[in-house]
This record gives sequence, C-alpha cells and structure tokens, in this order.
Amino acid sequence: MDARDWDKFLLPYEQALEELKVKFKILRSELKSREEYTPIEFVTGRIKRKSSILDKAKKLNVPMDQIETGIEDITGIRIMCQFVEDIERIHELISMRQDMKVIYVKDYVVNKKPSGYRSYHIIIEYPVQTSLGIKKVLAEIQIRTLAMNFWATIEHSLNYKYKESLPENVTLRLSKAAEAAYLLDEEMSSIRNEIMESQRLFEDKSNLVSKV
Ligand code: 0O2
Repeated sequence: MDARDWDKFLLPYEQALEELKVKFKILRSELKSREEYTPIEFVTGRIKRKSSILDKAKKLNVPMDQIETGIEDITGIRIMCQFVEDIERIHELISMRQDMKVIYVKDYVVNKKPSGYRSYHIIIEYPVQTSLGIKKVLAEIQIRTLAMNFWATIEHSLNYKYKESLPENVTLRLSKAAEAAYLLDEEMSSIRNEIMESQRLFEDKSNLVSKV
C-alpha cells in the first residue's frame, strides 16, 4: 500500500475514533447531569501507528489483505475510572448500547500479564457511516483504573526507550510498582463508599457556589 492508499484505509478508523471518543465523553456528562455516579473519569484514544500495525501483523502472521479482521486495535479507545468496580459498570453500559457490538473481552485485570500489566480490553464492532455506505470496523476499548493507567503509561514509555529489553533492575522495580498499584486499587476499593460520598458532597457544594 502506498501512502495515499494507507491514508484512505485509515479513514473509517479515524472516524470511529472521533465518534467513540465523543460518545463516551457524552455518556460521562449525561450521567453527571442526571446526578448519577459516573464510572468514567476521562477518555482518550489513538490510531495505531503504521509501523506498530505492520509489526503486530508480522507477529500474528496476519497477511496484509486481512489486517481489517486480524488487527483489532487500529482504533483504540481508553477509558479511565477511579475504582476497579467501575470497570464492570462500564462494560455493562457498553453492552447495553445499540450503536456498537461487543465481540469479546480480554480480562487482564483478573489475568494480569507477566509484565504486571492490568487492564480490561473489550473488542467491539462499530459501524461507520461513510459516503460509500456502512463500513464495520473493529476497535479496542481499554478500561483501566487511574493506578493501572499510571503504571501502564510509565511501562510503555520505558519499553519504548529500551526497545523491550529492559535492564533487570528496571524490570524488578516495575514489578514492585505493579504490586503497589494493585494494592492502591485494593485500598481505594475498601474505602470506596466514603470517597464517593465525600466527592458527592464536594460537587453539591461546588454547584451551589457556581449558582450564587
Ligand atoms: P500502541 O500502538 O503503541 O498503542 P499482544 O500480546 O501484545 O500481541 P494483546 O496482549 O492481545 O497483544 O494485547 P491487545 O489486547 O492486542 O492490546 C495491545 C495494547 O494493549 C497495547 O498496544 C497496549 O496499549 C496495551 N498493552 C498490552 N500489553 C501491555 C503491557 O504489557 N504493557 C503496557 N504498557 N501496555 C500493554 P501497543 O501494542 O502498545 O500499541
């Protein structure tokens, strides 16, 4: 594929990315304005880089003409939440929707990766309305707590720097940090009700002040 074909190939994935980011941000504000607890803290997303798509296709033995079905995370959405319990709630909210279809789940929260990586991945099929008609694309939604995200972001940049051959002491420290992030999530879950109550009171107070 030359550069122009590649750009054309990515168009529906870029459209899916923009639409999905907006949809999850709207879901967050909708829940907030209903004064319901929102399990969504913030939302980000990215299109996988060409080199990363080609590397993954090679690793998984996916031929170029099957990239659409073989590589599931060309469009990647990341939803951050406060508590581990929020992950299941977000999964429920996604499953209920009519505008996307859950294909399957990779649960690296229960089954953490050997690296220490924890996150909940949902692969969805998402129909994009294009000028040529409907194009269904796969997208990966990664749902993680703030602690999981902190660890994964640092580990990802270290792996980028060391090209996946991390020095032993860094690997050891990362493993300890993964354990600390796990314990932080556990502690936060154990005082979840108190935290949620104080956040609600704080928001009520902020709303009152902004109305004055
Ligand atoms: P990019 O483009 O840099 O974002 P794999 O085993 O790696 O072939 P797997 O385990 O099925 O694939 O993972 P999956 O569900 O395809 O998702 C890959 C993405 O999950 C990665 O994107 C990361 O965002 C995240 N991820 C998976 N494992 C790890 C890990 O050990 N550490 C960190 N920090 N992130 C991970 P890429 O590949 O980084 O692509």
